[in-house]
Amino acid sequence: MQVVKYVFQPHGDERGQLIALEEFKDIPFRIKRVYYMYDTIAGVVRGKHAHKSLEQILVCIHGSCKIKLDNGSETKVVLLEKPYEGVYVANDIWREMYDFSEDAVLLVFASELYDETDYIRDYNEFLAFVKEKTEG
Ligand code: T46
Repeated sequence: MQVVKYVFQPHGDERGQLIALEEFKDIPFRIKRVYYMYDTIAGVVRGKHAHKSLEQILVCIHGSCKIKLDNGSETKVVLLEKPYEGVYVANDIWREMYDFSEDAVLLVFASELYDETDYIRDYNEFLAFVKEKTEG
């Protein structure tokens, strides 16, 4: 599985840093929703689902956390710890977010509005979804 990481260009000057992200330019899809999580309790694992169609880019803009990506046959772990780094998460990837530092703020750019029916929350259902996609 290829992990697609983004390194965003900071506009730094003597005052500090600024990162600007535009749809189709820095983010490879139309941004329909932005959300973020913070004050995550130590030891918590978030996510544990895939999506039918949602694409996302995750950026840990403060602190750090790990993202486990699972395509049904392989898993990879990405450490997000820089405000200028992001990771692309396709719909058909089972994701888990964990090891949040106390100060972590995980920002997410999403290609679709919130839709509970887009979630695949059962792991066996996810495996069947991936199989169906690859085998047609
Ligand atoms: C994902 C990972 C990376 C909303 O009302 N609107 C929203 O846009 C979102 C994302 C959530 N919610 C509500 C639904 C739940 O009652 O917020 C609550 C927590 O959501 P959830 O348990 O889905 O959060 P995570 O951290 O497990 O997953 C989230 C996204 O839902 C998901 O799409 O890929 O972050």
